[in-house]
Amino acid sequence: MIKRLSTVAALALGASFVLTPSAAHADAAGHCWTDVESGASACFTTFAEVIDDLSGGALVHSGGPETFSQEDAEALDVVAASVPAAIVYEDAAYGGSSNTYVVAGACGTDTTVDYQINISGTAWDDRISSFKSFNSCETKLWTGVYAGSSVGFVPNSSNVGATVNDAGSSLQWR
Ligand SMILES: [Ca+2]
Repeated sequence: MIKRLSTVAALALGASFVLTPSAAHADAAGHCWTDVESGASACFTTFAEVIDDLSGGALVHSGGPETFSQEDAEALDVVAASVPAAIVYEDAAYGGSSNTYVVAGACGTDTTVDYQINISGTAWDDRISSFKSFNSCETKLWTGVYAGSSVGFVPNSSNVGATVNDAGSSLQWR
């Protein structure tokens, strides 16, 4: 009984750690993924570790997050429970730290918003400078919570522009 309780406590602690990405954690780690619907997140030193984690060890990605392609996304779709809607980057031109936002499935082809996430107060609030979308998704980055100034919906933006740069606080995908 004691052993069982310890195991549960350890799992709860692990879940709490995973679900609460702090700014310091993300800054130190460099490359993260975040599940848009559950809020679960994990961070790593390299982007290769992000893909390793999302694919359950089934895929090896040797390049940085700027090299992740739609073809790579489709390979991940086959083996992963969640699929990437977009990768956001700390710097313009898809540089610096990254966060891969994963969702349940590909985006639809109409203009209905399929997924959205409020990133206010997370490590990625006021930080995004460029993004790439995958799985038929287009990304919109807002300075407020689905309000304010925005860039998108567009598939990719190598530079979100002076108004939205380092000011984005929510994301939508359609
Ligand atoms: Ca930035």
